[in-house]
Amino acid sequence: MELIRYVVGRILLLANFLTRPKPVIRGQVEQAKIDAAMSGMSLYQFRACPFCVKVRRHLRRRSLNIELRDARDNIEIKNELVREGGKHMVPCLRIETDAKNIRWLYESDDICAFLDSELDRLKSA
Ligand SMILES: N[C@@H](CCC(=O)N[C@@H](CS)C(=O)NCC(=O)O)C(=O)O
Repeated sequence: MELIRYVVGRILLLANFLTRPKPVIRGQVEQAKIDAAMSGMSLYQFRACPFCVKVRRHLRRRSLNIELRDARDNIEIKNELVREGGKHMVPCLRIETDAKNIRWLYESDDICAFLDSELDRLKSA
């Protein structure tokens, strides 16, 4: 079972690499504004999880520079996700607006929708 999962994971990563989306190109000022707004976010993920690949493709397509955290092989990150997020499920987006205001967002579709709404908000700000 572990072997099958490993092989399927490698195929997924290869397919993802071969069909990776083209990142949007923005002006420096606009990209810096987006980078700053997203600097408090990090994505807890597994490298070969299809839902994580979906979110990473979304990040790439929209040129969102969000830190990736390996919640599979890094035990500290895994424990942090369970302790603070509430469960060991990935992808999960940690959104820190300030030290007292941290939100953990699960579900790949919800993460993608949240990021798009943030981009819309920044565009109209
Ligand atoms: N509906 C969720 C599904 C996420 C999911 O099933 N993730 C799996 C990895 S592919 C997971 O976290 N499993 C828990 C574990 O492996 O401990 C989404 O779209 O994000």
